Amino acid sequence: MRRDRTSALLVLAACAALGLPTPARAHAVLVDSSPRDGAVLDAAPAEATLRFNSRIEKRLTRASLEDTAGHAVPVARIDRGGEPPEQLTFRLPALAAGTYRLTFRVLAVDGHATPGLLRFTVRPAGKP
Ligand SMILES: [Cu+2]
Repeated sequence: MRRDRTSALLVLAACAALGLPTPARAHAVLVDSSPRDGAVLDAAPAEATLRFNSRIEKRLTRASLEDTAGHAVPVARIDRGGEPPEQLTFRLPALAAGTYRLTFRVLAVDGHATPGLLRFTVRPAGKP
């Protein structure tokens, strides 16, 4: 985990040092998600979907979910087949009311890592 983060930073540092322009075609940038970052939901989502601007190495994706207290909540990537190569879907367990943080790190096909964070809140039932 720590080694992955270090190598991602090294790649970014190497790019910066070489003054390479950002290869927008290959670099993975989050363009849409469900839930959206900052969403406040009436019902707990059963899945989380991330969509990027370019295809990603799905098997090398890392993601973790934390509840309000910072406890890890298990998430599993699912692929029903036929999912676009730039999209990732995670199955979520039954979530209680609270605020959640989905932290992810994806690898674009150009080898560059993109870290990201998505926050969403599940409202207590019956409270507007
Ligand atoms: Cu890149």
